[in-house]
Amino acid sequence: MRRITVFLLVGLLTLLVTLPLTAKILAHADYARSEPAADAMLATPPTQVKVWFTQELFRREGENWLRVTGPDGTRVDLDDTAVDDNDRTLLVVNLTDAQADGAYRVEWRALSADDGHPKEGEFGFVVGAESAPVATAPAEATVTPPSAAAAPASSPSGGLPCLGAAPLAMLALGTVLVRKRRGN
Ligand SMILES: [Cu+2]
Repeated sequence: MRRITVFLLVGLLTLLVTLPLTAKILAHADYARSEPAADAMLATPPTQVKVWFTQELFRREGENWLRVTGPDGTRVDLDDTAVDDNDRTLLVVNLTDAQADGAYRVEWRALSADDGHPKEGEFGFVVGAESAPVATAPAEATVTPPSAAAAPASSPSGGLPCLGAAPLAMLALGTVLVRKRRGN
């Protein structure tokens, strides 16, 4: 009985040590920076929008995109989002020529190559010196796959690591506990 207690304690300690490491590996691909930067004030409209992510992206058609809408809410991108050939953390989309002054919104979706998790978010920028600044703090939303409905939600800042493996690890530990209990 004493040996089993020690065994369980060692198991728990191992879990506590390895979980943060697992979580880091499994973190989603998050917004890192962009051109134009989030909340930037531009004198002239950009010709393209670039967004860098915290992880390399999984190259699969339709899984990574940038959608840019203009002041009137219509799409101003050419729907040609591509992962950069040389930098897999970079998404690029080209914009139409005719662009009005005002507030623009960039929505993004990124599929992490590290753990296959998609993530979405958005940010904004303003074109035209006279335009009033708009409150467009970078927002992020986790796309919850149906199989992981119980996964913990992301913080508003997106700073929390993805704990996709945590429920599985706890389940495995629970199974061990039950087996040990039955064994006695
Ligand atoms: Cu993830």
